[in-house]
Amino acid sequence: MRVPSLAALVPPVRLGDTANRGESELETNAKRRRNVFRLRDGRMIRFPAVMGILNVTPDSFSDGGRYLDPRRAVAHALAMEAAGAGIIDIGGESTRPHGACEVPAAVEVARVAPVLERLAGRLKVPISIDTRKSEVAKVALDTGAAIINDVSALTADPAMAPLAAERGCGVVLMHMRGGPADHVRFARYRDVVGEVEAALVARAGEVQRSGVARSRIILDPGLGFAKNARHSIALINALPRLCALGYPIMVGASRKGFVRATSGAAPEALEAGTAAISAIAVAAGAAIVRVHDVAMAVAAVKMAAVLKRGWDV
Ligand code: PMM
Repeated sequence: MRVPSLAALVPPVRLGDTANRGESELETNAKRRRNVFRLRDGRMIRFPAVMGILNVTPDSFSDGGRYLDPRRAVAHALAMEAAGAGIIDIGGESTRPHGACEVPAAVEVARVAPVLERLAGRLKVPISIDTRKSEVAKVALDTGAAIINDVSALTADPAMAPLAAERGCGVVLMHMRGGPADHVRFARYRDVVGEVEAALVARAGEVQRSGVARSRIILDPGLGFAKNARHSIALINALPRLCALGYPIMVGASRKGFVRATSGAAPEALEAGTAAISAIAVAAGAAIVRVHDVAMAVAAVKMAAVLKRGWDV
């Protein structure tokens, strides 16, 4: 039997005009939740999508050092695309919760630029650049990246939001408190879901006031970033509520501490735990899952999409 592609499992959604029809905000937001994300260059990302992680760093927590050689990095990006990734996320700075060292923009550029240059014209799926620095984002956008994935939600560098507005690129706004080096200290909430939701909505509003179109924004609750295991699990359970905001929601659970603590640290246990979250996240309405093992996530996401939609519909 032929295995269907991820895109084939997602029925098209017809979008009507939602303005002035006396609908509730929830109804309007539900219609805004398109199953495609249009990029400025005309390409489309079909949701649910798997984002494959390519860390060009010496010190990322799970794959640090493996893809510092640009040839290995390019081969891995192409392999992730072949395995069904809908986006490749390239990063040149580690955000590991303990011991991440911030690197100057020039170092980050020196890591990612050779990979981006070699991938230009070879990769069909869009590239996102995982950075908090406008200097790095600019180089990446100039070399063909279509999305800025910023764990600081474009707050770390004041030039980031204007750059995103000017280029019309997609942006991932991730929730975090503190910075990559010290966010662990800020994992304190009265109501983690309410506070993360409010912060994401506020930030999405600010970014739009800087000129970024609403349709270019993806939100991410930032699992593991200023979140302990309890917080991350609460946010996964709250995905239907976050998805109801009307923005595509991205979930990054891959191999993180709370998965390790739940499913076990052995590689296959970690991958199975990650795949379980990918399936649950998509079943709950998430648009993108960010993972290291693309083939596993694609299988899990396909399963979730079929269960959600039904076999014959
Ligand atoms: N996690 C990491 C890095 N970048 N970006 C987004 N939007 N969401 C995440 O959860 C996220 C991220 C850390 O994981 P890695 O070191 O394995 O890339």
